[in-house]
Amino acid sequence: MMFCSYFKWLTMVSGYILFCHNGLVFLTLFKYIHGPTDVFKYFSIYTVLEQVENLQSALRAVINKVPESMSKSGGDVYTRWGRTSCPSDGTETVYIGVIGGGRFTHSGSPSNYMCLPNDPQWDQTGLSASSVGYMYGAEYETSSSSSFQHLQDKEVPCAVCKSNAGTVIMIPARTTCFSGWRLEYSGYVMSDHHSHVGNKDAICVDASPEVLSNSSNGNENGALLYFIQIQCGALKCPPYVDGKILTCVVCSK
Ligand SMILES: [Ca+2]
Ligand SMILES: [Ca+2]
Repeated sequence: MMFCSYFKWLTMVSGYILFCHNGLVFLTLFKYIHGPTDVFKYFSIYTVLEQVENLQSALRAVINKVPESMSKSGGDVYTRWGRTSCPSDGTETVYIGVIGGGRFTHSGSPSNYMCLPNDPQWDQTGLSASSVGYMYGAEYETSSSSSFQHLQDKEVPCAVCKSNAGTVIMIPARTTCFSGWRLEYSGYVMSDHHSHVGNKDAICVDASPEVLSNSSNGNENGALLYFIQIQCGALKCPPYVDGKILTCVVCSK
């Protein structure tokens, strides 16, 4: 056999590809084992291709055996604010918890609401600090509303949900999703009061809000949740309407 050229690469396995004069290609694997002992192995390219096909078939067989639930590794995660469960259709519950955030009077507080799990865990190293921010529970502040006075000062649950859909979006000022999108839930945009220094991100609280099972009727006033009202001006009316409570939907696709 006469070789006219060769290519060498160096990886975990060193090797050579050797090219024949008669057009046949041979692959030589050079495997270094046990000190100075070199082991050479020769395959024709046809043998290599056959082995690749066999591997592809074996891989397809393995993939076909993967349970459907495991193959659905994609999807997106969102928080269903104000509820103790995720929508039953096409979602799974990651965890349920309570809404927390910075106090409404603290300008340096966390500016986002967080879904704090019901089974918290703590640092085991003895970590402590004295110059800190603070995390409070959240209360509905809905006494001035026409429909939700019964929620006033009650504490607020949340559920973190995994949707099978690849993308989840919250759209303000909508009660339905746009064409081609599936409704996860609808609700009302809520955030802090316009006069409070501890302003927050806006969140979409479910249209059928729940309260914590151990909720206090007391006015603890930590993180607060108010409805948001449309103000015409730079925001054009129509299509917007002055004084309307801002709605929202969470949609997936
Ligand atoms: Ca309370
Ligand atoms: Ca309160």
